[in-house]
Amino acid sequence: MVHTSLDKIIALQQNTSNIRNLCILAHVDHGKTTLADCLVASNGIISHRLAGKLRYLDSREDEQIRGITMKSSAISLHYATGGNDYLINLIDSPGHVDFSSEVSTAVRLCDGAIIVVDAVEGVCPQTQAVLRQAWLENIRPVLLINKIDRLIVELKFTPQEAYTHLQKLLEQVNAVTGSLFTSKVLEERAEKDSETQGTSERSGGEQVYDWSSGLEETDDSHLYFSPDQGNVVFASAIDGWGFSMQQFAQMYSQKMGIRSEVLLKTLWGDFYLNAKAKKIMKGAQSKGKKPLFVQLVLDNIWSLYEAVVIRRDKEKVEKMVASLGLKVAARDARHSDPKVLLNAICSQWLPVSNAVLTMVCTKLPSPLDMESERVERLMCVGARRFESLPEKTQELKTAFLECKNDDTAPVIVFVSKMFAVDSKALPRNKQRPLTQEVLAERREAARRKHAERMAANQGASQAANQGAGSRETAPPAGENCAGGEAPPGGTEALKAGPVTDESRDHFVAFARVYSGVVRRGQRAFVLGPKFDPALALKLLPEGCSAVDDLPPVPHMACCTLESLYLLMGRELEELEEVPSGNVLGIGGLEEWILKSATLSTSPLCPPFTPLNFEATPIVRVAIEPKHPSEMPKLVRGMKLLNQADPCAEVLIQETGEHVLVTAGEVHLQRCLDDLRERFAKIEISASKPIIPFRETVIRPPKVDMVNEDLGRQHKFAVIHQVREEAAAAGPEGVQLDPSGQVTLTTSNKMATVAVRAMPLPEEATRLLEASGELIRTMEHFNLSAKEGKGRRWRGAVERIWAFGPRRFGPNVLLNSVEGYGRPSVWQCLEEEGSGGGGVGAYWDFDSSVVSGFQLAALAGPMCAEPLMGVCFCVERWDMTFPARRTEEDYASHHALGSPEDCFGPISGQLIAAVKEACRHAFQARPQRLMAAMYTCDIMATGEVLGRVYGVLSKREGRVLAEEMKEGTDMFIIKAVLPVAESFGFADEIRKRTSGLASPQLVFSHWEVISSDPFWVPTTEEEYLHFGEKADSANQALKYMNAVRRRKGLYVEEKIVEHAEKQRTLGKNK
Ligand SMILES: Nc1nc2c(ncn2[C@@H]2O[C@H](COP(=O)(O)OP(=O)(O)OP(=O)(O)O)[C@@H](O)[C@H]2O)c(=O)[nH]1
Ligand SMILES: [Mg+2]
Repeated sequence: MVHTSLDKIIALQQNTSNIRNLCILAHVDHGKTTLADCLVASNGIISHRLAGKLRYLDSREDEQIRGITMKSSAISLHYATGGNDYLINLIDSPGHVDFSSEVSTAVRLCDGAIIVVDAVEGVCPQTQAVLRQAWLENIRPVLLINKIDRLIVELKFTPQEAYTHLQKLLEQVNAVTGSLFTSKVLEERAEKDSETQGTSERSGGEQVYDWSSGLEETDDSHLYFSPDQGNVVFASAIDGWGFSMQQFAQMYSQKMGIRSEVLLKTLWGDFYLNAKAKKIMKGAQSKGKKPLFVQLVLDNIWSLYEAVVIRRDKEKVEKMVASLGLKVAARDARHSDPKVLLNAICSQWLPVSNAVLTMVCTKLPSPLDMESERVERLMCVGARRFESLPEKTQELKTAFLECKNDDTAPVIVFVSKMFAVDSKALPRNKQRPLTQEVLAERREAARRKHAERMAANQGASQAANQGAGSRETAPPAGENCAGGEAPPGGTEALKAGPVTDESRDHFVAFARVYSGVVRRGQRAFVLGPKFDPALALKLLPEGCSAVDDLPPVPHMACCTLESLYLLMGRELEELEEVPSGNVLGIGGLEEWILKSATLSTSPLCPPFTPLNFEATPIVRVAIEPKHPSEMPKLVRGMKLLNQADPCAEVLIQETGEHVLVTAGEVHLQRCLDDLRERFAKIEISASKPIIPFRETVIRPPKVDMVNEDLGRQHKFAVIHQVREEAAAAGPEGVQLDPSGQVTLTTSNKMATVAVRAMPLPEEATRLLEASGELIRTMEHFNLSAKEGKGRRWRGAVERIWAFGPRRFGPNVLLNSVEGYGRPSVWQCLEEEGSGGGGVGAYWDFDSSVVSGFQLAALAGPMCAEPLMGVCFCVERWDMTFPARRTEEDYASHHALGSPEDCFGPISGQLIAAVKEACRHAFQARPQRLMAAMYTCDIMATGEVLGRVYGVLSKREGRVLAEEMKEGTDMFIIKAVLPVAESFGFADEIRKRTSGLASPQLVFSHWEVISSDPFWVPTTEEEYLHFGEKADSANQALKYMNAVRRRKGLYVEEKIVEHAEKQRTLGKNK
């Protein structure tokens, strides 16, 4: 196979209709990178022999060592089919759930995706996730069922069994697509319904709910995978073969004289060949005949495997090779590993690259076919509607749809991630543009060298004992893994090149041009996600460009596109310009872009919708350098890491710790390696993972710890005891009434607040947590809050004072102060400045109350973790104003020498009072910790199921469901597991089950830990059951103390108790 030259690729980039941007998506280990290898080998970039072994796109060392992909990487390939030349921009993505953010960055830049499914494992959790992601981004998928060889060699299926298995697998994949489609149609219909309801009042008689509408009208047949549609390929990437129905239909139409269209329709399905009548008939199953697919396709493949791998029947193999008209090199035929011969035969007979690339070129859309729905979705950030964008911005939609590559079209580029490259890998440090003469000279030199080497080798073989000396001078053979082909003209590394900033890491933006032509050195606007084109329209002169000197506009900057690169896996090639529809790398943007951004020459371009990240970063570790003096290096390194990873977060905590937040254990390990070896280049030490908790209150429990019903009196007694303790612990001036209301007065006695804490209804908490954009959730909240019965919730929604912590968290401050008619949080949405005027002098101090609440919600009394699902109800708020004070008085009270001087400004005191009141009100309720929970999907075989359960229960996991996977002996277990117990979980499961089960952990929700961390046994049964101290089984207490210890808070623990009574174990009893 010839190596495609850079010039050819540049020429192909111009022909937009023949470009295909696609990514390979799948569950972990289903064979994406192996498939990519086969495709890369078809372009001569690596040798066919190494395809599948090299994993060319896994260019990082740790990717090679662990055998999993961690970063998505792109490569441009050339493919000719049907008389057309195509440019395939291929992106390989990771399958491990920790790196799902890398999948998001890849999917955004593509128009299509190859979904790879392991024929044995079938649809796995991540398969569903990537199908959903492809769906959400509106990109078209095609399917590749990989590892068919495992059905033959491992599972030893007959062709008929394999056919049934594949049919089922296809059904499973289509079921996922079907459910996505159904939910979308129903959603759209609900939207339409609410619109029509809003505009026209229907009479009651017409409001019959029509379940069928929507689903039946919409044609969804094109969405599904079906071999006869040509969007499914069956393959074994490792053995180098793959086919679509088309290929076999063509093959047999010549042989059997049946039209290939007929064969295409009948090869997959319940059809059989009536040999006598020479006809294809329906009803293979009912008549007990062999389906066509088995007879014509699978039987052939099975017999080939049998001859080559299982029986090693040389004669039969030779016959088969001859009948297929193939040529097999003698060394392949002689090789001791039969897989080598198999690969040599299969990759000629049914090369997987041909099947896949033909499918991609015919079935996936070009950048010109972008759907208008997708454009609108890309252009609308958040809940914004396309119609609400300025008119001129809406006009840009045509630029997306036309995808013109001339200078009249505005340039629109989306950067989905920044990735770091060694400065050594940059083309400019690797090579200089070489003139023809230099090239000729080098060619001559290379030829001479080659001749010398040949001579030396010959000499070596003639006189073996002299060989060692000559090898020293000759460069080691086989160093070039590209299968012997020379790199494209003039890319030989120039070692003497000036490498000035070698130590620096360069960032390259992973991007795609959606419109116009990007040129090197061009100026463009960088638009952040919060940029508003309407503002630019207002602030900027018409027709301005990024070259002009412009007034500042929020979230907008101008940058120069310093260098453009063609992404070729681990290599980069410098480009002068890139026309629309292509994936590219842009250098020199690290100053302007942190993780992702939109670039445009038009200031009216809206920022692209942010990427959908499936994984939530949850695992935190504090990091410090081994040598404290290296702190600045660490800080810089962490900044770089933050930029280079789409999902990792870096922050400095209030305690001064540098904290790294990652999606999971594997991701954490990769980030630490990156920091050590690449970004900080220093020794670092990481703390144990910091597990986040939340604090909450609950309704008083109905049963005690031994599950006995708590009598009414008893209950009160317990609650009173807690309250008394709380009151005793509190500072002076805190009054607690039996119903849990806390009253507190500021030090100067000018203000008194009474606060009560209540658990929020669960739905409300979940809702608040799920949506930062509260406006959208208002309606639902209204409903769910109303459901929580009781006097105190009446009209609660209207009385909401604030959310917290940080003004958007899942806790609520409620205004129940009589006579203080403060506008609710919703009102400020309606009209600006409508409140304030009518509520008198209290309004001046309103923000102090809110601040006090924010502080209280940020760090709870249990272990200074944020609160969750707590509603604080302010029931009394009295202020005494010695004289009618105005705002100016208040601001200048120092000058006046007012009586509150010795205690500081009243607003500050009020903040402290409210905060304290909230804390005490919280403590007056049964307090609980909330733990972060993972959902855990485990696939395991029957025999190790018991061990999996063992590990799960040891780690406080809870099994939700267990299903048997059809057609296999695998079980799928769904469980939830506290994050706190999850470290080392995957490893332990793997070890205990000898690698037969592998879990996948994704953060799902917060859950109240039912045990009370402050509980002490009170009844006799409890003493009997838990012992006097009851500290052994109290998981909540353990968690709480661990957090307190980490934060340097006081931990009430006796290390040695009854020291004199200690006994040695031997004398026990
Ligand atoms: N039997 C068999 N094994 C295969 C096939 N394709 C890939 N493999 C093996 O499956 C394993 C995983 O392959 P990869 O290509 O690294 O899988 P991946 O999907 O890229 O994995 P991640 O990138 O980590 O998600 C490797 O050991 C491959 O050798 C196949 O067709 N048949
Ligand atoms: Mg991979």
